[in-house]
Amino acid sequence: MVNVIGLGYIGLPTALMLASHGVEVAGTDYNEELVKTLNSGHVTFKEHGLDELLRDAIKAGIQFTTEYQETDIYVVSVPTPYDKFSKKIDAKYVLSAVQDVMKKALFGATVVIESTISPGTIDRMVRPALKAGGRMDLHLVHAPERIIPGNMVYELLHNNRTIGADDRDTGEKIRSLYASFCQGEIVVTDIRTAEMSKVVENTYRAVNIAFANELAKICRHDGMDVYEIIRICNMHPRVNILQPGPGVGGHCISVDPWFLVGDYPSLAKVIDESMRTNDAMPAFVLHRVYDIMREQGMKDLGRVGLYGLTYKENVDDMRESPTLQLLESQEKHLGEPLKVYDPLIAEDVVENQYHDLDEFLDAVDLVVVMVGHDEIRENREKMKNKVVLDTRNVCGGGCYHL
Ligand code: SAJ
Repeated sequence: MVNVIGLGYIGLPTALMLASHGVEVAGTDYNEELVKTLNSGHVTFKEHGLDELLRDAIKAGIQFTTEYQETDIYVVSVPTPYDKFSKKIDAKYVLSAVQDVMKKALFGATVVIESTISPGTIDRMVRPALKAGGRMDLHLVHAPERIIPGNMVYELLHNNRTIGADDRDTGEKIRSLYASFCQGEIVVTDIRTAEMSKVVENTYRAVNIAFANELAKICRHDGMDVYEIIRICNMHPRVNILQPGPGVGGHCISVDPWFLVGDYPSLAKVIDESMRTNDAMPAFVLHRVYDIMREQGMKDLGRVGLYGLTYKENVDDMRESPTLQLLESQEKHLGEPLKVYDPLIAEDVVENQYHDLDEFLDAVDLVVVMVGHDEIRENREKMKNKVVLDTRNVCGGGCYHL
C-alpha cells in the first residue's frame, strides 16, 4: 500500500491517480476538515477532471485519513515555503512528515519526497533526520512533480518525470509505481540531480518571464508593441520568449528560484535580478494606474477596479497572486482600496470585492485586467465604454498596456 502524505494541490491528484490505476492507496492529511470533505466525495479545489478522478479513486477503494499508515511506500507532498528574509527553503513540513513516517514505516520502506526542495535538502536535512531517528534502513527518493494547475490531470498522465534515488533497485521500484499511470518517459537519476533539475525548470521560466517583463518596460518607454515584437521573435526557430504580465504568482515559479539565490547568493546573479524584476511588477502596474488616471483626468481611486484575484487564468488558486501583492503595496500608500472582482473566487477575501461582473463594471471607470480568465475574454465588449489597462493582452487594441 502507498501512503500519500499531504493532500493538497499535488498530493491529492497524485493519490487519486495512483488509486484509479489499481494501486492500493491511503491519503493522509492532518487537516480533519479536508479529510472529511474528501471522504464525503467532494474535491477540495477546482481542477479540470478532478471530480471524476475522485469518483474513480473512491470506487477503487482509496482511504482518506489523518493517520499515518504502517506500510512500505510513502509519497510526501507537503508544502515547502521559503524564508522571506534568508530566501532559503523552510523544510519544516517535510521534516515533520518524515518524523511521523519514521514512527510507522516497515523495515526497509521507501520514502518518496515529491515536494519541491532546494538542491541538497535531502543530504543536509532528511538523511540526518533518519540517522537521528535510527531509521537508516529507509530508502529515500526524490520524485518532483511537474504538473501545471489548470491542466493537472492531463499532465499527470502525459508529462515526462524524473526519479532521483540512491540505487538502481529503489529507482526502478518507484519508476514502476509511477509508470502505473504516467505515460511519459520516466528518467531515473541520483537525488541531487533530481532536486536541482526541478528547481532549474522553474527558474528557467522565471528568468524568461522577467526578460519579457523587462522588454515590456523598454517597449513602453519608446512606444513599441512588446507583444508584436515577442510574436515575431518567437517565429525564429530557437527563440521562445514568454509573456509579460502583472507579476508572477503561484507556489512554484515565484518561490523555487529563490532557493538558488538563498543558497548561492554570490553566484545566482541573473536569477536574483530576474526575481526582483518579477516581484516589482505589481507595483509597476500600480504606477501605470496612477499615470493613466492623471492622463485621463481621473481623481477617484474608488472608481478603479482590478479584474482577477487568482495567480493566473482559469484557476481558483490565489497563492502569491499579483493582485494581492498590488493591493498590499497600495495599502502602504494609504489610498482608498481599489474595487476587485474574480469570477472564480466565491468567498470574500479582500475589501471592496464584487461577485458579479456587471455590478463590478458599473462601479468602476478604469478596469485593470490582472488575470486573463476566459470570462473576460468572452465579455470584452462589456468594457468598451471603460478605460482599460490590460496587463494580459486579452483586449487587443484600444486600451492601455503594461
Ligand atoms: N506567467 C507570466 N508570463 C508567462 C507565463 C506565466 O507572467 O508567459 C505568470 C503566470 O501568470 C503566473 C506565474 O507566471 O502568475 C506562474 O504561472 P505558470 O503557469 O508559468 O506556472 P505554475 O506556477 O502554475 O506551474 C509551474 C510549472 N512549471 C513550469 O512550467 C516550468 C509546472 O509545470 C510546475 O509543476 C509548477 O510550476 C510547480 O509546482 O513547480
